[in-house]
Amino acid sequence: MEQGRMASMEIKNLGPEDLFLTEVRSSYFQRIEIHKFESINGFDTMSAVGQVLLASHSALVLSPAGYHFMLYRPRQRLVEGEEIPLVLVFSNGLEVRTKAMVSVKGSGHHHSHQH
Ligand SMILES: [Cu+2]
Repeated sequence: MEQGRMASMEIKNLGPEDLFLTEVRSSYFQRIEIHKFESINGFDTMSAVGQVLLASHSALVLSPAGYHFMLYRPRQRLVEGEEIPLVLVFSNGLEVRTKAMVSVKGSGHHHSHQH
């Protein structure tokens, strides 16, 4: 099992068309996955998903209990309160630059993966 950091945020789609978030990149991490948390028959699992629907005029709230980003293999030492640049890539080719805050609380997070 590989340990990762979790990033939560809210993404809004104010445009007229539905979009899919297909990729998340950051210069700070070697690999970022889009995860979905599910509780199946009492077992809490997280699995990597290829994309997430972001419907027109709606907001997607990323949280540890739903969709979230999992950040693996930091390229540098991370400091509490530091902002990590993230690039969100959408199905229509749109790339949105955003930032996520580093939290020490999230650094020791363990969970199981199912692929
Ligand atoms: Cu996860």
